[in-house]
Amino acid sequence: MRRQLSVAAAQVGGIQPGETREEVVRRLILLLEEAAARSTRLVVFPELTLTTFFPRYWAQDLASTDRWFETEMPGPSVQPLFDRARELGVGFYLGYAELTGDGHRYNTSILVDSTGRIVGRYRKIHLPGHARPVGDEQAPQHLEKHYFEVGDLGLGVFDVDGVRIGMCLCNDRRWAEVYRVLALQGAEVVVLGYNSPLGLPGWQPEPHHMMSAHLLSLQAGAYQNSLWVVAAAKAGVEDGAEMIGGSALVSPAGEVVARATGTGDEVVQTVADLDLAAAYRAEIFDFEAHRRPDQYRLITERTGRGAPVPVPGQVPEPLTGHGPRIATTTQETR
Ligand code: CDT
Repeated sequence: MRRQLSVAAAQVGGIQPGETREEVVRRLILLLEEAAARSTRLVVFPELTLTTFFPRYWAQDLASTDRWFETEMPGPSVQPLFDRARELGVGFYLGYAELTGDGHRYNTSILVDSTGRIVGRYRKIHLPGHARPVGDEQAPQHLEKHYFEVGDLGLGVFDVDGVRIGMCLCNDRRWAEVYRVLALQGAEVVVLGYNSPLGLPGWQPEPHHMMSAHLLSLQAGAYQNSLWVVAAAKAGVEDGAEMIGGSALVSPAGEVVARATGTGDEVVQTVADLDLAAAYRAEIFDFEAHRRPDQYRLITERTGRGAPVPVPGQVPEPLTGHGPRIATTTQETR
């Protein structure tokens, strides 16, 4: 009998700044119930699920932004989500803004098992955007570096109802190292929530933001690490800012097996065959047989792009322009 996990991404349409936690939680419970009606055992909600994506607002004084943060989990307004999930016997992943008792602020996610117990916590490591406003400070921004500290819990893998689940959040999904670190701990499924704006006035983070890059990131992560990826978007328009949506479930073959069709509240579900990964792990991505960590030292020693490392026995050729000569060939073939 093959090991399977019925899993869903619960995409959440725009949450406006005036929406209360209670209103949002009611929407989440509807999504949870729909997922449970389809026999789902694990539901993945987005990043910062409980509020609008508030890092778009500049506020010099962080203490004035406490209303966006949770000081306990679950607090009274989120408790009904935990209660309903336990009644339905469904586990879930939830992203939210965390304000700790000693005043630290993190972009956090948790994993809750089918008995309502929090079994894992993650604090976002790759915080994109800026610490100060760019251009007109009244215009929508991306200020995660202002609002949050870099997570201090590492990239963990947790047992949720017998399945090894790794967590990350939004921008983390674009970094190959994230999936690999989770895969090295035996993750069978990587779950993540995200808020990806299509672009902001005066700041375009990618020339062609960004559905293809989003899906490519999930697919590469899944394939190269022989695991399932479940990604849940905050989608649609939030306070005038458009989010890409595109919640998706990706198999260890790197294929998108299910994807959101709209930009509102939507359950995207599949039955993930956890044994599918075994074929990949046994051959092409047999880590024990093929990985060469001694050759990857730069990955942990160096953060930014730098000079080539001398190759033993070879005289380095002088570089032309800003890169190796092969760059010229690449340009000519474009
Ligand atoms: N929330 C988050 O991490 N979003 C980033 C946006 C980067 S560019 C606006 C993302 O990688 O999708």
